[in-house]
Amino acid sequence: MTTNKAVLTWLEEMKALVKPDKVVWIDGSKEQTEALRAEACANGELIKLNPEKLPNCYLHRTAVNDVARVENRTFICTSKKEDAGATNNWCDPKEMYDKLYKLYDGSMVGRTMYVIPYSMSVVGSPFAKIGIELTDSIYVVLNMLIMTRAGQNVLDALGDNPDFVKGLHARKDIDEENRYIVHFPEDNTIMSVNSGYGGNVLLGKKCFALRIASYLAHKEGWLAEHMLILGLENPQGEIRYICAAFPSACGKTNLAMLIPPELYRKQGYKVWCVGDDIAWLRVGPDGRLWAVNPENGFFGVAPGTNLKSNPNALRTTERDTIFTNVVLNTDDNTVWWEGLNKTPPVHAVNWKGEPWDASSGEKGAHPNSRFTAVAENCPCISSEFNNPQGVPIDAIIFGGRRAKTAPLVYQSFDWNHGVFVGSAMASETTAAAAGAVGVVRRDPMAMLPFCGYNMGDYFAHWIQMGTKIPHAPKIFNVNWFRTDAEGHFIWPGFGDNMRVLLWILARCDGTADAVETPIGYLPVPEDINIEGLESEGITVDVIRDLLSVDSSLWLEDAKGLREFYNKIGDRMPKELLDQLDAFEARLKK
Ligand code: GTP
Ligand code: SPV
Ligand code: MN
Repeated sequence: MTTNKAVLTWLEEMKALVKPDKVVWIDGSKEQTEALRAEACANGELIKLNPEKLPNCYLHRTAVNDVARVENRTFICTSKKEDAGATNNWCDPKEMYDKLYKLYDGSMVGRTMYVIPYSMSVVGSPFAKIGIELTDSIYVVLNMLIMTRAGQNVLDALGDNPDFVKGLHARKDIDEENRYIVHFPEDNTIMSVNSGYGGNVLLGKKCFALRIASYLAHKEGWLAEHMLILGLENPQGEIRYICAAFPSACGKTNLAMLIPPELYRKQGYKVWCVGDDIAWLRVGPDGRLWAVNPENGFFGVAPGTNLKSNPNALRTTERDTIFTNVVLNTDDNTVWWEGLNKTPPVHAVNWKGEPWDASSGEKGAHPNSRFTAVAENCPCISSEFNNPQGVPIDAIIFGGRRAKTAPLVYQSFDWNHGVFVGSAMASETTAAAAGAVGVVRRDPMAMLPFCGYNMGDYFAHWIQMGTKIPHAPKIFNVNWFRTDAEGHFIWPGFGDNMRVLLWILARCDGTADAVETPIGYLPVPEDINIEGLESEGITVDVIRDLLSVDSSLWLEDAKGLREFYNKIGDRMPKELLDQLDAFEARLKK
């Protein structure tokens, strides 16, 4: 498979530690993948679904105590605590290695260790980085084969280069008390133990492509962000690219695969998906910011996905997909989740593997149940998906779930103010991470759980990047989640978010007006096209309301932000502290 000394030496060390019965190299071949699927079906890890209705699709159930990322058990272990910063859990690397090595010792006795060489981004792209994940889970192997470019060609591309990210995952006993998701950025190393859930164990994703990559990006002068990438094509056939950072389960997959409302479709508008979760961004020779999606698949939220909200996602999952923690329809061996349609299966098994009756009132699918689907199966996948150079970005959008405060959309005054807007993000928590749901917390740039270094340094890096991008994207903020007095979402969202994207692009072109407010530039309400939304009760007055700025709410928010900045401490860049002062002054005027 390889003669790379660094790879082989590390592999021998890890083998000596976990003591597997067998080692299998993942080559990426159809034959091997098929054999692994068969083995996983035989041992119960996977259930094969209806081959007519869902060809090549499988269902997996995680342990009941293991259904989401575990932020309180996720660590950044740098030699100095300050380098991890106040927003990360930290432990001295030596102490953590000692603890973990004890947990891993003999953890694969009687098991097979799979060696997965994988590339984040197209093999050979200037953006690409290579990792090797060792795991004792076939589920992880099959997911990594969808989510990344994995196999022998990656080892060939690596050659003798010792520069790769080392990842070790052991399922062990799925013991919550001894679950650890640990990053050693200084050693290019990730260690995950006692979990079998996506974000904790698909080490190429959040662990590498965000936590380790953000650390590398800071050192090397680029950005690794929790962002979707989409291309919006106008009737003239011109495509403009947008990145958007929303916290987990706040609408990235949905926006990235948006189908325009009929009035725009008829005119010839289209949206193309480049990525739904992670973007790596670099300054190109033309002075613009260029983005690639380092992933090769979608690990998307199942509940709420339906023919109206996201038909493209639904069609993407109709083949070659692994479903995790959804409902099994035992009549026809298909899957179901809340929000798919109004007809739950009559004979069904819930995400825990128990017989389930929809009328019980209990949810059948876990709120964080997911599909792992092949990006190239998406009907709206961008023609640039595999372009090793990426796509040029015109606009960056930040956003979150805010029942009040944040308006539907606003534009920052300039780059530094845009960084301030990103740093000020807050959002209600979701089921994507263990813990309470619906609590507003600060989540700067949607990176709170994913920034692999000191948040103050991260902000400073964003400010720095602004000086290095001659033709920088414009920065915006959106909120699809404002609610009325009864708690219902006011804005219809989903495909209709296109209306907001068009205002954003018009601002980039300088063809739309704006109203200057203390928080930034807001649309003239009439400039958000509401044609066709009358039946949903959307009038210009509703838009005016969605765009209202309540200074007292914002002043309250600014207080919370100052506390957060204080917590980050002395590495907070002066530029953002100045932005906060100026913001408060504008609000008080
Ligand atoms: P991660 O994969 O966790 O990073 O999530 P994501 O940001 O890709 O979120 P996703 O698009 O999967 O959406 C999560 C939830 O938000 C789903 O339940 C959607 O139904 C809901 N959602 C997405 N877009 C909208 C919208 O425009 N309006 C409303 N009201 N809900 C939305
Ligand atoms: C998220 O939580 O933001 C996800 C899912 O995209 S996971 O891969 O579990 O992190
Ligand atoms: Mn995500």
